[in-house]
Amino acid sequence: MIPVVWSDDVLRHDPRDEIWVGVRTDGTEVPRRATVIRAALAAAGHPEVPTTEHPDDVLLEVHEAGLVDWLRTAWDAWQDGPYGTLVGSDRVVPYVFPTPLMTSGMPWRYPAATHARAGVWCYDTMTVVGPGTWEAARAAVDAGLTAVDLVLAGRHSVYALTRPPGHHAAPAGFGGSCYLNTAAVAAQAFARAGRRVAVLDVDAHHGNGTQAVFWDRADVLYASVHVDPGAGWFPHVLGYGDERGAGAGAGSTVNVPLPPGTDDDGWLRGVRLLVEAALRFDAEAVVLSLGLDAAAADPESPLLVSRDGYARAGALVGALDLPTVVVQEGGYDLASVGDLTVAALSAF
Ligand code: SP5
Ligand code: ZN
Repeated sequence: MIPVVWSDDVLRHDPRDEIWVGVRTDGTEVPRRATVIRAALAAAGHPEVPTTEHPDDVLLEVHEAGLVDWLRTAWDAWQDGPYGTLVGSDRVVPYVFPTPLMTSGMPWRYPAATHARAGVWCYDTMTVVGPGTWEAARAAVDAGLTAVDLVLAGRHSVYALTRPPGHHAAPAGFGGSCYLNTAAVAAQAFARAGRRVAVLDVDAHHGNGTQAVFWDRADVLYASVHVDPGAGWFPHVLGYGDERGAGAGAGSTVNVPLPPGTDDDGWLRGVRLLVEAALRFDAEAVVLSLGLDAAAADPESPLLVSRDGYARAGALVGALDLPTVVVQEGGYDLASVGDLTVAALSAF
C-alpha cells in the first residue's frame, strides 16, 4: 500500500471565495478536499507518514526569492494595512497587474502600496491569500520533499496529500488556485539526486507552471494531458500541442490537449502518450501530478473520465515500474474525489 504523506497544516488555507469574471463566487479549492481524500485512503488501508520540515534550498531553485518572500509575508502586510477594517477585504486580492503591457519595456519600481504588490506576483483574481495560505502551501512543499526522501531511501512509491495544488505556479508568478509548485520542487529534488525525472500531469488543466520551470531543461520531462486551452479553458494561453520546450529542453515538453467532452478512451490514449514519452526519455523517476478533476462529476472541467478511467490511468503509470512520487493537484467533487484517488492509487 502506497504511504500517504500528511500535514495538518495543508488545511490552514481557506480561500472561501474566488473573484471570477468580477464576481465573488464560492471557492472550490476548499480544505475539505484534503479531509475527504485522507479519510478514503485511510479506509482503504493506506498507512500515513508525517511531513518533515525541509529548508528552502530546493524551493528556491524552482521559484524566485521575491515570490517566496512575498507569499511568506503578504497576509501579515495585509493585516497591517487598513484593508480589513476600512476596506472590508479579508483576503489579499490583486487589482493592478504591472505586466509588460503597462511597463512597456521601461524601468519600473516595485510598488510601495501593499495592495499594489499582489499583482506583481499573482496573474489572476481567483487565487487569493488569507491567514494560513503560506503555511499550507509551504507544508505542501515539505510533504512533496518528504515523499522524495522516502523514495530515495528505497520506498517504491509515495503519495503526498497536498493542497493547495501547485502545477499552475510558475517561477515568478502564481495563479490557478496554486501558490508554490510542489510537483516541480519534488522533480527538482530528484534531479538534484542525479535522477532523470518525468513529470506526468493528468490534472484536467495544463500545468503551465511546471512546464515553465522545466521549459529549457534537458534533464526533466514535462508531459501533460488536459482539456484544450484553445477550446476556451484555463490556463487559456498555454498547453497547446506544439509547445515542446526550448534550447536544451527542446523535445522534453509534451502536451496532449483534448476536446471538451472527451471520455475514458480518448483520455487514456493521452495518458498512454505520456507514459510512452517517459519511456523514450529513459526516465529514472516519476512525479505524477494527480488531478482528479478530469472526472465527469467535477465542476471545474468538461472532461468525462470515470472511476475506471482513473484506475486504468493509475495502472498505466504504475506499469512503468519506476520510483514515483504522486502529488495531489486538482479534483473538486467532494462526493467522489476520495474514491477516485483510491481507485488511481490502488491500480497503480
Ligand atoms: C489546480 C487546478 O485544478 N486549478 C484549476 C483552476 C481553474 N479555474 C479556472 C476557472 C475557475 C472558474 N470557476 C467557476 C466556478 C465558480 N467558483
Ligand atoms: Zn485542474
